[in-house]
Parts: sequence; C-alpha cells; structure tokens
Amino acid sequence: MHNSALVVVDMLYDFIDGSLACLNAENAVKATLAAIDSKTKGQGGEEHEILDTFPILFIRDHHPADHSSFKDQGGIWPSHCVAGTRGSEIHQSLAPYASEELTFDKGCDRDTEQYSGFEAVNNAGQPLAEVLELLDTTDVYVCGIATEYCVRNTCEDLQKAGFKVHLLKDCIAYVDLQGHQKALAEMAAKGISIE
Ligand code: VGL
Ligand code: ZN
Repeated sequence: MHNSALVVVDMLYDFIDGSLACLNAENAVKATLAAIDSKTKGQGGEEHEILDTFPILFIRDHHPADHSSFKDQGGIWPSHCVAGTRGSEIHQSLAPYASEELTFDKGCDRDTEQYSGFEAVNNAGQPLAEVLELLDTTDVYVCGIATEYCVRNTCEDLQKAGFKVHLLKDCIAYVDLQGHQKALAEMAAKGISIE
C-alpha cells in the first residue's frame, strides 16, 4: 500500500537560481529534503525501501527552445526550463530521489502553456494521476515552485480528482510574496490542507 506520496513540483535550476529564480527557493529545497527525511525516518533500510513506502514523484517544466510562453515568442516569461539545459534539471540534492518512471514532464508542446502537473507524463507516456492511482495513493503531499502557478494548479487538479492534498508551506517558493499569500488563502478555502 502506498497511501501517501510526495509530489515535488518544478524544483529546477531555472526556478532556483536561473532565469526565473523564485523567492525562498533555496530554503524550499532544504526544507523538502528535511521533509523527505522526516517522512521516511524510522522506516530504515536502503533507499529503494524508502521509495517503496513513500513514493516521491517529480514534475518538470520541460519546454522546447521556442515555447510560446517565452517573451521572444510573445509570451510573458523569460526563456526557462528548456529541455536539455541545466535550467531544466532537478536540483542536485533531490535528484537522487528521482526515478525515470516517477518523473513527469509538462509544457513540452510549443503552443500550450501547462502550469498543472496533473497531466504531465513520464517517459512511458503515463500521466501523473494515473501513476498515483496505480500506487494506491489517497494522500498527496505537495511542495515545489511556484506557489501561484504550477504548485497551485497541480494542487487544485489533484483535489478535484479526489486526492486529499497536503501543501507543505515551508517547502514552496514563489514569484511574488503577496501572490503567494493570496494563493495559499484561496487554496485553503477550497479545502487544501496547508501544513
Ligand atoms: C511555472 C512560470 C512558467 C511554474 C512554469 O511551474 O510555476 N511558472 N512556467
Ligand atoms: Zn514554464
């Protein structure tokens, strides 16, 4: 049984120290590592045993170089998370926890903005939600970047699909502090648990 799982959203270099560096990102990465330790503590054993009892799923913003969300294509964001560049990689402290089948990419289609990780797919083409169901997940813990965009859209889609969503508030980073606080309040009002 895998009642609980952790979804790590876009903890990628461009959102941490790159072209779209977000506020609180370094702290959020450290707090995420601490949260992984605390969830797995006492379960002992090798890393593969830890991942068997508490699956950790990673979402990656993963854009082509000419993605329509980029300013030079008429979009609102600087170029970021271009597939194959350092900016699109998971932070090195978390990368050891990421397996191919539990890593899900989004924003891969040039013409589509995709903030939510809900329909992101792994290298076998399976969407996040399908894999969470295969893992018998009821409760999804969410952390990552950015609160107002990908984190929020992912949490809301997971909740709509019937998962109990727990947002780890020390483990998120944001574009703007006020936007972050507003998003937290609105998510809480929808029944997402802010912990
Ligand atoms: C995101 C801006 C642009 C996010 C993705 O994942 O929150 N934000 N692309
Ligand atoms: Zn993006």
